[in-house]
Amino acid sequence: MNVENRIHELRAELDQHNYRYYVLDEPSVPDAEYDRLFNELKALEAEHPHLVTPDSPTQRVGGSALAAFSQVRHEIPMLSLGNAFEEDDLRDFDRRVVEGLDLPTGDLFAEEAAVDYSCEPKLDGLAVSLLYRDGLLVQGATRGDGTTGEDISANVRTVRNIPLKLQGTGWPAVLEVRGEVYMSKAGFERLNAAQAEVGGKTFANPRNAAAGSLRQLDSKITASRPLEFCCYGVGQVSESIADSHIGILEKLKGWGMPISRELRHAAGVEQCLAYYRDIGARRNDLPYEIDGVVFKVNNLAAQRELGFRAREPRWAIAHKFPAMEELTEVLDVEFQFGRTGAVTPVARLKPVKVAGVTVSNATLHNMDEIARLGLMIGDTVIIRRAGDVIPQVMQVVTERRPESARPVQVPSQCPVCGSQVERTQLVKRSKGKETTSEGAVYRCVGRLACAAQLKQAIIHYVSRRAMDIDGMGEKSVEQLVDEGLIRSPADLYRLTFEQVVELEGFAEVSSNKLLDAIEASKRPSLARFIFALGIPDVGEETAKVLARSLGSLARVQQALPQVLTYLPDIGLEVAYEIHNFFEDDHNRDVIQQLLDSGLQLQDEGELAPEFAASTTLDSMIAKLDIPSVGPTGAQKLVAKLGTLDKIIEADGIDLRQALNTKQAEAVREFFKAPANQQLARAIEAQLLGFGMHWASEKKVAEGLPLAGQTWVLTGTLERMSRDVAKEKLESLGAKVAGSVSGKTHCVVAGPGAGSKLAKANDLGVKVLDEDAFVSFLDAQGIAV
Ligand code: I6G
Repeated sequence: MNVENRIHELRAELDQHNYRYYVLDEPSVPDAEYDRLFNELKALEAEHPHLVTPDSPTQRVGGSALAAFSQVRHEIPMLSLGNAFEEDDLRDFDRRVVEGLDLPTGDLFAEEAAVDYSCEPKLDGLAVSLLYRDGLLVQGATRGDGTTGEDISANVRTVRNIPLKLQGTGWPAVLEVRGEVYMSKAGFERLNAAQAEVGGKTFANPRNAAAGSLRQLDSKITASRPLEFCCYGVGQVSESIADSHIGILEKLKGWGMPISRELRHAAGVEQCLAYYRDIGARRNDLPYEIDGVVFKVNNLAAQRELGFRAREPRWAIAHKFPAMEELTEVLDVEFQFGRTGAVTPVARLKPVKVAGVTVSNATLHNMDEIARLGLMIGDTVIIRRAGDVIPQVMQVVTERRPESARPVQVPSQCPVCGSQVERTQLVKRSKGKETTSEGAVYRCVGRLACAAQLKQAIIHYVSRRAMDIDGMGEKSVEQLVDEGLIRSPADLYRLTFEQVVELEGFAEVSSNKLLDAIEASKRPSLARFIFALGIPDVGEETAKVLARSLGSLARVQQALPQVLTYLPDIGLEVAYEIHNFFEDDHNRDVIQQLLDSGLQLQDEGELAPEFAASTTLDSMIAKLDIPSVGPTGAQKLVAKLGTLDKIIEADGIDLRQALNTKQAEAVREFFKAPANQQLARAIEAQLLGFGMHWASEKKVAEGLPLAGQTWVLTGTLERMSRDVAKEKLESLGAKVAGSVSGKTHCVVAGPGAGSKLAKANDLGVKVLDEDAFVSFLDAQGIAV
């Protein structure tokens, strides 16, 4: 086949895949296959630039930036819709339609008078007009003032689900499509997270994000934003398409235009109201934001008969949902002190109704958020309530800032204990170096000497999922702390009958019951006890992992952060939190007191077999984060030098036999620092001391059951970390790779597996879920 034909074939195939993906929501090929076709087309077009056409699927990347948008006059004005806020507003609208169409009225005629309406969600985006001539997209424009908009042709071409060329046949030579460009909730979250990461502008809501993205003079920026389009009607057309609104939308859908999946008929106003309620109930679950639903008289002849009033059609109405956003004033910013002493600023607001609920507080998260918003006390702000989420301050309306506005200041002392409030320092460990920077969180440094923190710590300690001390409610904890009877969790075990019976709400029987409950709590499982300690970032699940894997409190207390990262789902940040908690003298003291007061952990024992199973020296070297030495470099280093001692002591010549010059230099530089030598030796000693052994010392790859095989791990594994799974596979002789190819023997796919799983299925590679993988390991004599 010649190049030109192949290019046509690829474009047709890609257009078809796009149509199935975006319009029909029935993807026909995995992403990887789409990418392959797309790349083939891109390569052919790069080799033959004269064959590039504006409707090619490759032409969505944006072009050179404009100096300004030019103006576009809408042949048929882009009108706005009237609004209904209450059910009765909609009934009034229906009555006007029925009367305007001269339909019989009254109960007797209810059936005949039931107008056929179309129902669609009203997306919270930007109205745009797309002009197609002979099936090709030639212009995109904003609504503007309804008569004149801006030419955003280059930008709309980058929106993935806007067809550059119409599908099929039968479309009018001139066809103007109208609809909404919007950003999905997920796309908005992703964009804001990415913007925040690079210190760029974040957006207050998906609508602002869509508007800001679409009105970019540089269409390359638009191309990088997750915009989508949904068509709701037509403007100018050179010939009639259908005789009903829904008929038009269905035709458009057939030509490749995305329309709402929620499009429905309603016979009469009561069915419209039922649609409104149904969409309202599902509003939070929809993947995009909507501000209402739109009802239109479906029959076009009836629409013509009804006509327009001022600039609104008499045949359509938007039935709005309560607003998610409102304006209000920040009366004050107060600070709440959490269990770990972290200070959270909370905005006290002039009460305002948002989506039917009165809001008088909004979280401000931390001081960085206040700085990002540029918020001052006295400001007018936009607050937003989405779903069940705590109301958020989205934006400051700076134009409304009063003269009396004052900056937000973190108290320098804790109002409860008078201790200093200090900004946390973030310690980042990378490439063998530690750097500190200021964190976003402020903390009262008083810890258990601070009554507020002590109360929170005890409330957590006695709670049902922690030590489960029945009968000790928040009120009694407060009283015990306020009266100085409890200064640490260990004091709970020293409480006497005389002290308890004095508490409010306690009598003889309840006091005895509480003391019995305290006594009964003295034999917790290791996991409960670890959770009860209230280590920052250690929830119930992490506590269970620590207990199950390490088997004893002593090992948990001693474990080095790098060793902790061998456990499922424990990353370096959490590992440092755990390690730092146990390094702290005060915490050690409280734990000792608890043990001295007779606490006995029930299930201490051996290291879990999964953890004791072979690991490799190279995985340990890789964890040291030596610059430019990743897993492959570490593997080569170990293959050449064999032991940690030899690696530490190796000179440049030895190292260059295993690695390239840059890596060799990095290893030498790293181990020049005695602290790094000590760290590596300490990790090795601890792993071996805990009962692990180096796989490479035990077995050599040849003769192992998976020798010569390449495996890939993808998705989340629940019963072991990926590191552990990798080590188990390596101990059986397999190589574990990061991507799937024709050479892959098997893919282990946990929940959330995406493109790698799709590719494996596509290539016919064997796939095991976690259960099957565990059974397989079991059959190989490897315990999990
Ligand atoms: O702004 C709009 C959103 C949705 C609309 C609209 C719509 O239909 C589902 N329909 C019309 C006719 C207009 N604005 C003017």
